[in-house]
Amino acid sequence: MSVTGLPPYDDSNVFARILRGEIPATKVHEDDHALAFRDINPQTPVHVLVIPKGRYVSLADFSASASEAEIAGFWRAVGKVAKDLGLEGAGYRVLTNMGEDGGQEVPHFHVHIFGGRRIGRMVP
Ligand code: D5M
Repeated sequence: MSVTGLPPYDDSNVFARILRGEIPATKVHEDDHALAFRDINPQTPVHVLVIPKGRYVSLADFSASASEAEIAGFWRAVGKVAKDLGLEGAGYRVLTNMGEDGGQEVPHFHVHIFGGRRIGRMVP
């Protein structure tokens, strides 16, 4: 088990395959540390996923194991993507699902950016 309680990183996960260019994605941003692309099943008018390029299973894994440069680069990319998509004025939501109880389906750390409409208070 990794630090997250999830299995170790699995290179066959769908986001690893997107990073390797094996399956298509609608990319909105890419830099040394992060890739952002449209969610295949959007829950809001704007629904983008941002992933680090490194092999991290979850937020717990990323925050414990990534370098300072990776962490800074990743979170800068999250803010830049939201800004570039025009979400800053009205606001938006950033969310990560962590592990089984958190509802995480894809075992490569990612954050969701939701925007484009008013989003209600979160009910777990
Ligand atoms: O959510 C995982 C998210 O990943 C979910 O919103 C669908 C999305 N997904 C799954 N496969 C793809 C592909 N191929 N492209 C784009 N988006 C995808 P979580 O529950 O946080 O793990």
